[in-house]
Amino acid sequence: MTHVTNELEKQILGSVSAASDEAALEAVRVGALGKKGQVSELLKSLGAMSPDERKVSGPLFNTLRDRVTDAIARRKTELQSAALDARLASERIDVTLPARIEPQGTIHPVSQVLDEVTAIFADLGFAVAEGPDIELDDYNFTKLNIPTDHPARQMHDTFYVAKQADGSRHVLRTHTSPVQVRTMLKTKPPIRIVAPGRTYRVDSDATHSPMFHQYEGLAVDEGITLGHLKWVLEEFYKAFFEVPKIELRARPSYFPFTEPSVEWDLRCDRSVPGKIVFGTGNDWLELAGSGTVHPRVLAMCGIDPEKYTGFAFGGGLDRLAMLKYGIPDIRPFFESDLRWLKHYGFPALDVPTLDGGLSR
Ligand code: FA5
Repeated sequence: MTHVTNELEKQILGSVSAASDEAALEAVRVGALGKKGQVSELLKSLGAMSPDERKVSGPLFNTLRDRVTDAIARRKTELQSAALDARLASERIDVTLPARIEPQGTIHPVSQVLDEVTAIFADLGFAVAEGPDIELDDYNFTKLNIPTDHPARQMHDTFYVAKQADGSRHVLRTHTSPVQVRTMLKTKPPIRIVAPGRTYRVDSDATHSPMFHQYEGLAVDEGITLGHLKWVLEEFYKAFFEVPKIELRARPSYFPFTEPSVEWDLRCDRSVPGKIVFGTGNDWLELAGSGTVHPRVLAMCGIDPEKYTGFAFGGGLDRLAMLKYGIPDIRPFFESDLRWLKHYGFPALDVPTLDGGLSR
């Protein structure tokens, strides 16, 4: 009998080691330990044996069953861990591989131009400042030398927010100039900031949108003049339009918060339809409002106008994007049309820098 069980054990254990996957192993298990399996049949045969025979065969069969069961369990663990190793090897991601070549999204032209503007001003030593979209009437107007009932309030078609319990009023800021106020109230000169951001006016046509973007610049220190402003604007527009030479023309203007006030135009050539060349030609393009910070604004913001002077400037960011990238209409900027975004958008991973290139 020992001979029979030894032979059977050898044969079954051979099949167990030869099973190359869990399905094959299961077939071996059923063949040995299943209802009609070889080992099960042996165990069943004990019932028909005499007590003496059973005493000899019982332990042999039970030992055989235990060995086969153990061998199958061991092989199962081996196969499972081999299968896991194979999966881990095949599903491994090489994190050093370059990112996917075709990113799905694009950077909106306004975001692109905002990054370009801040990169250039950062290089000129200007810090980025921010203010809220919902602004105090006081900062949007009064502290900028536009008191209540001043006719200049009509220059901006303002979105007003409901009056607060204390009677004060908020507005959707009509320009980024209140960031000048916020900056001067909390920092002392020397001040050099650029403040790009969202602005709002009741206005809508091909070049005006109820929500648009402006960039604002402010420098306050001892001895600041309009000469400094002109140099800063020249450097800025040269870098922004990526041309070696530009020509700016100053025109007298009026803003309640600057005195004197100057509007800047850029020489350009628009003789070829649909094309603008900067720096040459006989056309002029309106770019920014500016001026010397009004002494009353300095005083209202806690800065001594006897000691300090400053310049401020501001213009439309969407307008810069339209000019630089040849976008004819402002309205689709905010319509989330994927075809428009694909056409005018910028690659998501190209961050504009002065040395790496602003636009590619
Ligand atoms: C101002 O808003 C002043 N705060 C600029 C300034 C700052 C002057 C600092 C002096 C010192 P103005 O109202 O002209 O100025 O607006 C500036 C620019 O914003 C415009 O030239 C135009 O490019 C842009 N802009 C104004 N309204 C809209 C609009 N509805 N949609 C798109 N762009 C607009």
